[in-house]
Amino acid sequence: MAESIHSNPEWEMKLHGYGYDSVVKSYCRICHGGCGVLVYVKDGTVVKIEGDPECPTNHGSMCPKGMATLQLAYHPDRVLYPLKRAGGKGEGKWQRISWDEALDTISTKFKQVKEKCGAEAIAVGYGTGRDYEVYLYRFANLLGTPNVLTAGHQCYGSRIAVTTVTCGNLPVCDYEREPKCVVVWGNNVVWTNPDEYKGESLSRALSKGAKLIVVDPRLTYLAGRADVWLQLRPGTDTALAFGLLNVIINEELYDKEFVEKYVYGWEKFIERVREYPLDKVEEITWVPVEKIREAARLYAQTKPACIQWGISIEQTINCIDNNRILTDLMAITGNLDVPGGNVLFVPPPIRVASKFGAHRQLPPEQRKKRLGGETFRLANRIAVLTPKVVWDAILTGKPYPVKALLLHGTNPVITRANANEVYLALSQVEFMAVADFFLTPTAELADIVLPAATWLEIDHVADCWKRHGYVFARRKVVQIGECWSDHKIFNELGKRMGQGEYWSDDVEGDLDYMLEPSGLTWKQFKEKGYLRGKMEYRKYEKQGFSTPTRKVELYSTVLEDLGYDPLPQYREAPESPVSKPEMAKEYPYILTTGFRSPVFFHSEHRMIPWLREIHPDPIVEIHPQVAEKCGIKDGDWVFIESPRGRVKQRARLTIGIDPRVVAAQHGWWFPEIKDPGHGWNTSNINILTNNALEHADPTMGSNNLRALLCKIYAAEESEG
Ligand SMILES: Nc1nc2c(c(=O)[nH]1)N[C@H]1C(S)=C(S)[C@@H](COP(=O)(O)OP(=O)(O)OC[C@H]3O[C@@H](n4cnc5c(=O)[nH]c(N)nc54)[C@H](O)[C@@H]3O)O[C@H]1N2
Ligand SMILES: Nc1nc2c(c(=O)[nH]1)N[C@H]1C(S)=C(S)[C@@H](COP(=O)(O)OP(=O)(O)OC[C@H]3O[C@@H](n4cnc5c(=O)[nH]c(N)nc54)[C@H](O)[C@@H]3O)O[C@H]1N2
Ligand code: SF4
Ligand SMILES: [Mo]
Repeated sequence: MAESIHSNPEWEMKLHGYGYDSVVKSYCRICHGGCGVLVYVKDGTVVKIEGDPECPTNHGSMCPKGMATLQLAYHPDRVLYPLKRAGGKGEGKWQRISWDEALDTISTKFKQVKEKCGAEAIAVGYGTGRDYEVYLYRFANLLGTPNVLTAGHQCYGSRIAVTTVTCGNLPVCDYEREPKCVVVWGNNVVWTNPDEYKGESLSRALSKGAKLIVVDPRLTYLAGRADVWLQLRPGTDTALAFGLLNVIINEELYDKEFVEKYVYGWEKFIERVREYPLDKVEEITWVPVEKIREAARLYAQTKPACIQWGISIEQTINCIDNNRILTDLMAITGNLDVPGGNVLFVPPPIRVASKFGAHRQLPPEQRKKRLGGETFRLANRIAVLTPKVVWDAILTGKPYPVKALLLHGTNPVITRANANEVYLALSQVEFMAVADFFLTPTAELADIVLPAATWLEIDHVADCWKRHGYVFARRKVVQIGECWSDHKIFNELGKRMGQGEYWSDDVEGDLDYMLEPSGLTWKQFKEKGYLRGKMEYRKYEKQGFSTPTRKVELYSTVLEDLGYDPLPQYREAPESPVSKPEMAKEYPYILTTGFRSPVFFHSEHRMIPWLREIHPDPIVEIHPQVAEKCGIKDGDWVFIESPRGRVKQRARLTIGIDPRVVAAQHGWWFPEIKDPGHGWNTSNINILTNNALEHADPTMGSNNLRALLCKIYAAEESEG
């Protein structure tokens, strides 16, 4: 357990004044993490959590989800012991077992499957990035399976994969050096604090007078505050970026010296940009030419400027091209790796994914077997696959069967496209083990459920902010039930699978190994609290960019070698009024799914009273004109329907959305429904999304979640 910091007189006061026993400095990880916190303990129980004013990334601020950790950790429905299925699959009958029995059952099954069908018949999975994936990849590689299920095909993985081939690393906003203009592109960072960002940093930049451009089909808080708001048609971001590039190139607003010295493929790139003149861009995107000009001039002429990009650009068929065209914008305006621009931070010297995860341990003949690897070749390069290939392998046995799943921290029944297919596949897979906090609709289909520890219950080198150069010491404060960290689960299961030589005797040994290059042990590191890599700007002046040509590749030699278009291009969404005019007669609205709620994380937290009280029901945003036409009032339950099915959400009428667009939330199930399905298909928007491989981004297999077609209509009173 971590020791208290109450030797500090100021804390002494706080502790004794309020009757706490100790207070521990740690780092929250309800979302992707990164907020420094103070955890107050009384009689062995956490009784209060507050932001740590000394933390350099959040300066004491916290979001509602982090503050509600108490209600999550001590929730009466939390899984506190290993469970095994005691009835039929999905019947909701469970029996408590010991950790030994749980891990022996899983390892025995995995050995049988590996022996009979090969390690590739076992898929290991997680969901959004949670910084335990280093252990998961290590376990999977040593097991010999190339099939690791993640959300990376459509979240963040694409960003890493394509920025690496374009400019060597992921360029992130350098808020510390005060950008004078910020472009928030398909991102609601003040609500979502995703990956290496906290909305707080953007808010600070704006308070200091930075100009703001927002690209979003919805009138978010940031769009309302913007100097220029580009309200585009969902799914048309690449075309809009081509519009901005046109203005910047035609009006010679680009950084000529940078372009001359540091970009590759300029002439061919310009030719491609010219294929998208402004009037064509307006027609595709619905954004008026004048607005495009205004935004392009503001961005290119205000230095330094950075682009804060979000998930929406990745969850479309244009996933890769969106990511690289924004990188191209940063590069040609001279905003790459300069103070206050988009920079390539230097991580501290520790062993993370590629070293600790032991990528190289996966034998080449196994790597070749990665499902879908030959189709989604960029994803394959970073060991990511698109989930449908796993569901297909389970359901059809092709190209080879997947017989067993181990899922840590993911709820694919709710969070993956084509939920009906996901549900079927998980119901039919021969064996499944799930590590989670709760019996989610996914966990309910498992054979074994493992009780996972929350961030309050683990010691960990939290690398959630590594692309900002930070790693943090997350410290174990309490033990709850028999919950184990994911790390410990992989360590113990790995040993049972014959991987003993790669895992330390205990978790602390693994942390020491991870930290070794920094010269610190875990014990020393946790006293220090965090480490930061040494930042250097304009590294390219000395060493070029880390790409095959050492330049920013506007023309990508890597994508060309992989057999893709080396230049960005705009593709129309597979389902849109343009690509499917006939279908649009029956399904007239463009549906964008998954805009976040500030109080939930994906499918999580619906059981947390403080949070559910703020946001009791799923919400679909529609324009009042549409509502009137459909006889819908604000707050009514409505059906949203696509050719894949229909679900029910509550209408929120808003003029902040185009009448041709409907925006629905994802992540909904109802823990209060005690049936083991927990209403997984009532309001789950992924019943409507399509995971057909031909609708996915051809490089990453990203599913198109942000630009579909739908119809909406009032739900019957009795059905509400
Ligand atoms: N509270 C909370 N925080 C979260 C999460 C959560 O579920 N809840 N999820 C986490 C995860 S894994 C992720 S990936 C991040 C995502 O973080 P964000 O990128 O901020 O996520 P969203 O709110 O889904 O989308 C951002 C904006 O994109 C807009 N948008 C929709 N369609 C389009 C489009 O076609 N083009 C453009 N330009 N914009 C569009 C939406 O209106 C929305 O305002 O958040 C992380 N943080
Ligand atoms: N339609 C639509 N679907 C989407 C999106 C969208 O915008 N639209 N967004 C997508 C995106 S960007 C992402 S990243 C995915 C996210 O997909 P998931 O990662 O599957 O989403 P979560 O609901 O966060 O599921 C995480 C589960 O892990 C549990 N959990 C949390 N922390 C831990 C932990 O430390 N250990 C263990 N073992 N369990 C833990 C939680 O209780 C929860 O059940 O969803 C995607 N789904
Ligand atoms: S933003 Fe994330 S890390 Fe920060 S308090 Fe909220 S949930 Fe915790
Ligand atoms: Mo995500």
